[in-house]
Amino acid sequence: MGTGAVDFSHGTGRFSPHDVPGMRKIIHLDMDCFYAAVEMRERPELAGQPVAVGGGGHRSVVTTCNYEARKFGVRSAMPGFMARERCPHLVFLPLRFDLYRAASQRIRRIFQEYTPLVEPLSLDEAYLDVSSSERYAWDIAREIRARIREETGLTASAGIASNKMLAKIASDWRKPNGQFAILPDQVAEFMKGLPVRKIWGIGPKSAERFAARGITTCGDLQRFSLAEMVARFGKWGGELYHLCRGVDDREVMPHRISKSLSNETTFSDNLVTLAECREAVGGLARELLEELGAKSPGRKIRKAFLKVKFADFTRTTRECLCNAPSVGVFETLLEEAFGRKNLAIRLLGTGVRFEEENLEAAALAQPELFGFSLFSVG
Ligand code: TTP
Ligand code: MG
Repeated sequence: MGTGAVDFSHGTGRFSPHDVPGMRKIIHLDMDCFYAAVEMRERPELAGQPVAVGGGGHRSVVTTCNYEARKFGVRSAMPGFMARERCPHLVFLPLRFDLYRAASQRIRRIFQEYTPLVEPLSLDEAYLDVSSSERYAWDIAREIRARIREETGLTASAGIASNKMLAKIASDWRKPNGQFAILPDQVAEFMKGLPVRKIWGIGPKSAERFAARGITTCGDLQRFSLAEMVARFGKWGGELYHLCRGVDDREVMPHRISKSLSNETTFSDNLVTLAECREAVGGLARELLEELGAKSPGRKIRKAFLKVKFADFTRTTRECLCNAPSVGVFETLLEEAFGRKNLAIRLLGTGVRFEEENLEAAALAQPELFGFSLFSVG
């Protein structure tokens, strides 16, 4: 098997697994200005106008905006007043998660028709491993984008490469409504000029620190040996050594859907009084609620529960039906559980169970799927 099937010009590359034995073909698909695009589809009269979506009210924040608004400098996570300053004609719309989830489910169903190896990263993006297909990944990506357009009225962009990191970088290259491939024999050249900021895990702060040392591109980073990288940056340095060369062996992981979210603490000294326990439960509950808000937005909650392990290692769980848990709900559960045994408590935990029929949507709204923090201003 030769390399004859490789046909490349300006990112319109095609490659098949037969060219390089064992090589993977990964597609990263990402919807264009997703929430804003859904809103525009629902209101065709807004075509051509700058549109942002976000939380309403005085302290509103832009969640995302369409490309017209981006021309004015409007960006995700920007306070609403600043967005309006930059773009006085901005149409600012409230969020409608149900619509985004529905669109998201449809695109995921399309992905599943091409491969079972689909790893959603958020409502609007996913990795697909199409290595086992005989077809060019390039053609599969084009077909998927056409079907998304047909079935949802929305546009998507795609990146095609031999690993996840490169595919994700590539999907940004021809946005909106485009696709870009990085072929195996172009990786070395591509990485040399790539800003370090584009590497997963390097945020604006790390990028600044690198820049202060004269490192702005992956090519600059490549000058350090593996030993030097580990000495400077620890374990992450070892990963970075490979990533900055475009090497990334992470597999596409089809998603496991969690049915609950919980936390717990084992105390170094057992808790004896109800007041001590209430304080601990308050802390755990606040942490849980924060995590829920940040990582599982839009998931429907069915139950709240409290876990207790007593000094004699016996356990008990108290739970109640509850769609909107609060610290008070967990305190009530604690009061019920506390009276069960006349023993000190060595572990407490708080948690919620999600609605089961919502599992499909859940897969799309899960913690680790969000590569960004919601509404993170500044
Ligand atoms: P992105 O894919 O990052 O952005 P986008 O789809 O709006 O635009 P692009 O064309 O550049 O891909 O995020 C997908 C959706 O996630 C987005 O429509 C809104 C939401 N989102 C947040 O909730 N918070 C954020 O900070 C960002 C960036 C996006
Ligand atoms: Mg997107």
